[in-house]
Amino acid sequence: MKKTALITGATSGIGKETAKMLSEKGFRVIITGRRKDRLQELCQELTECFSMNFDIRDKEQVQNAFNQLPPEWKTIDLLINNAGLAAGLEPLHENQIEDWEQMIDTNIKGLLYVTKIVVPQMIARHSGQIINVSSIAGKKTYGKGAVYCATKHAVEALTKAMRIDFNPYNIKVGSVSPGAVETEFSIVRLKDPKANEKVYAGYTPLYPQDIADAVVYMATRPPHVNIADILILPTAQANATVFNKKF
Ligand code: NDP
Ligand code: 8X3
Repeated sequence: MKKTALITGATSGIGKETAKMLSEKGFRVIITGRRKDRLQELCQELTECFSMNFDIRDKEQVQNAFNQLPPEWKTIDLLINNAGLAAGLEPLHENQIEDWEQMIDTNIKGLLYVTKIVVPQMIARHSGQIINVSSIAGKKTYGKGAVYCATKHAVEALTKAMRIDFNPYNIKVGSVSPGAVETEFSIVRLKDPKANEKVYAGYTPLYPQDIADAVVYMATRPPHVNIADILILPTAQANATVFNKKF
């Protein structure tokens, strides 16, 4: 019997690559995001795929989308809470409040909305796995990133707390915590389509495949093994702020 994985934020970057790699490994995949055209395009590439189009910040949209899941897609074995973003890179007192709200509503509240809907059927079956995409920013703080770091620290706390709450139900909970990965992340954060040319200049960053590879590893361990966290950095990155850049 094939397992079903739900990946939030699969229109781009880490989520998209994770959906592809899980599909190649034999998972049925449910992919989500706001950009419907991208979801449809990706689903056509994958063997068994269903797409759900919603803004994860809107709990009614999220609930409605799940209400419309066909019965054959309702049993979800693996939840990858990946949808997220950083908005802005300024000291706290210069941040836009709208950017704070977008990060908190997406990275924390959106993750919670989806988890609350998906987990009951895992609890009923005493089986399932949740992998939260955290960040080095969930382990260390850096200047100009206070609220993004706070949201990823929240993802770390939620991962640990979920592991306790879901422990009686045989549900694995873990996180993957990347350093710098070249995706649309910096384009979104800096609101600059050319951001990647600057942010990833002078060193080799991680690529979405590197993170997808770790997620697949976590998802394919034997039943008695739960990988609780994987911190992955580019070789050129020592911590949240130290990079070996060759200019
Ligand atoms: P991308 O910008 O490439 O992808 C982000 C994904 O999140 C998109 O599919 C986007 O879909 C989805 N998303 C964002 N906001 C919403 C929303 N309101 N509703 C639904 N979906 C949403 O970035 P990454 O792949 O890099 O980011 C994936 C995760 O990895 C994030 O949680 C990020 O914080 C984390 N991360 C990234 C790192 C990096 O350096 N790139 C490092 C560490 C962690 P759409 O816009 O279509 O809705
Ligand atoms: C994304 C990586 O270092 O920009 O989570 O916070 S970082």
